[in-house]
Amino acid sequence: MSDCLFCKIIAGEIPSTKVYEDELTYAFRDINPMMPTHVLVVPRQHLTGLSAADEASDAVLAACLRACAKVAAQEGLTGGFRVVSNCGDDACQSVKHLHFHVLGGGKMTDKMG
Ligand code: DGP
Repeated sequence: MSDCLFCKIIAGEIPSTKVYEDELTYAFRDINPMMPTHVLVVPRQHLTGLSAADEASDAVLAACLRACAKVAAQEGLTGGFRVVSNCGDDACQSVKHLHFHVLGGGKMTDKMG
């Protein structure tokens, strides 16, 4: 997607602070961190969000979640971490490329879910 911000970050056309990458995913620090550690894990393949995923996306989704856990370990989040994927307008998704927020590095005040 030529006009997608995260596709441009993955392609290196927009700079980012890389944290992790593999064949299917790319992870970088959020520009507006909500926690001491705030990393975005995105699939290299453009999917607008979780609602756009189907059976053909299973390998990509699994790779993203595995990447989240690897990022958490790499960042030393031994006390725990949270993974969030905002999907759609009600959830205030601002970038329409599937992404998982990996948050940690401190006690979170609100229990989600
Ligand atoms: P969401 O609201 O769930 O769609 O999260 C999008 C996140 O993307 C938000 O936390 C801020 C982050 N973000 C937006 N633009 C950039 C950027 O240019 N670089 C980086 N590193 N993060 C960005």
